[in-house]
Amino acid sequence: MKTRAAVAFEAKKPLEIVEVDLDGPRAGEVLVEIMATGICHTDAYTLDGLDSEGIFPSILGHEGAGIVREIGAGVTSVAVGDHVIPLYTPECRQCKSCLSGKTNLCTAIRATQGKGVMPDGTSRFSYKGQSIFHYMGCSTFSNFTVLPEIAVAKIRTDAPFKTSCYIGCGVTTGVGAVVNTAKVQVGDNVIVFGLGGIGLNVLQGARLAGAGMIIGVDINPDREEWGRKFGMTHFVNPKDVSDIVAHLVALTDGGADYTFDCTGNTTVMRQALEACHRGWGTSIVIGVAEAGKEISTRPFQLVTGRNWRGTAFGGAKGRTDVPKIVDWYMNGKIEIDPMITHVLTLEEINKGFDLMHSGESIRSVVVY
Ligand code: NAD
Ligand code: AHE
Ligand code: ZN
Repeated sequence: MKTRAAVAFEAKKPLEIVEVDLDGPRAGEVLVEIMATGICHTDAYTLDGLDSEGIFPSILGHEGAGIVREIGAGVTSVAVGDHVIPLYTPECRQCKSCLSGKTNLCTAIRATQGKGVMPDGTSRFSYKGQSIFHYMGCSTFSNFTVLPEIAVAKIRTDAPFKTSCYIGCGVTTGVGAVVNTAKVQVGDNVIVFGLGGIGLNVLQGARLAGAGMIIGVDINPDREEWGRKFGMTHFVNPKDVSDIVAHLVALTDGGADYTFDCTGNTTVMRQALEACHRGWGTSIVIGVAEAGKEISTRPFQLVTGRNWRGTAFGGAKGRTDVPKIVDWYMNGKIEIDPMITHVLTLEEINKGFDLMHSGESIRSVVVY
């Protein structure tokens, strides 16, 4: 079939909206009509050539929601007409990682996903006879895409696509980092570095968990008002203080119980670790750093009981947890609508990247 897609032909070039060819689903795969997709900073990072796994030409996008239109042989867990959210972290329920009960990082198809192809090693997308790579196993910047059955979460049909697509990455990553990875407890002090599409969801996760001080840190002063809408109790702009770590340690009487990096900046990651409380504070890395960057700190920071951890997709097991997060949204336990600041057509998708880079948007969503 033919489908409209925004193709990343080269790094650092705007996406081009073209009609691509899409092969139908093979055994164990499903064809999904994407109804809406968010634009996450990770898409921008890959488009900017900063991803060590980035390959071109590819169809980016990993934060979508849509409808199953066709199923391949042997597919049993979803049916035509089901509403689904594509999962860049699938859940096969059979691999060592899924069976461990210790991680959400299913390994069933990770190797081929990172190479931009389906589990059988081939791509379903092509343009003028040339193969186009998939991205993060999702490629939601295409109106239709093909996904392995283990990489879709079936969701309730009354959830609007325009907002629930954000659960495909940003919402689950931020809220999940608090409730699944950190397991923040009532009264814990929390610091969130970077109040964008992910950081605001960490704030609302901290509010949900009953955290005590919920401190937001951002170099964009406009983010103070945004943070306060989602539970932030204190705001610090690093540009206004001489030593951000010393300032935060004093503010929290010795450091936070939990800190979260939502910037992808390795200098900030160090600050987040060092703003943790001596003896027990834990810093969670969410931000994705550009290829070649490394984190560092004095080992003494760890010797004296600070912990450094990371999280992908908020530690959520996609097929199991995503439908529950959709319920949380639909029942009013978490908010999404105010964070969708811009709704665009596919033709306007490059504007979404500009709005992110200029700090004007929280989340731009493309509606097909
Ligand atoms: P965003 O652009 O919406 O937000 C980033 C925020 O960080 C902005 O508000 C910006 O002003 C702020 N910021 C930038 N530099 C800063 C600094 N030095 N100090 C303080 N604040 C600073 O991006 P996003 O979509 O929220 O994504 C955030 C990061 O999370 C990205 O690196 C993205 O790739 C990553 N991410 C990771 C996962 C995961 O599963 N681990 C999932 C989604 C996104
Ligand atoms: N490809 C990069 C790493 C990118 C990365 O860490 N991705 C996160 C999700 S970001 C979503 O916006 C993730 O899920 N990581 C776990 C995984 O298996 O990719 C690189 O550095 O090579
Ligand atoms: Zn993302």
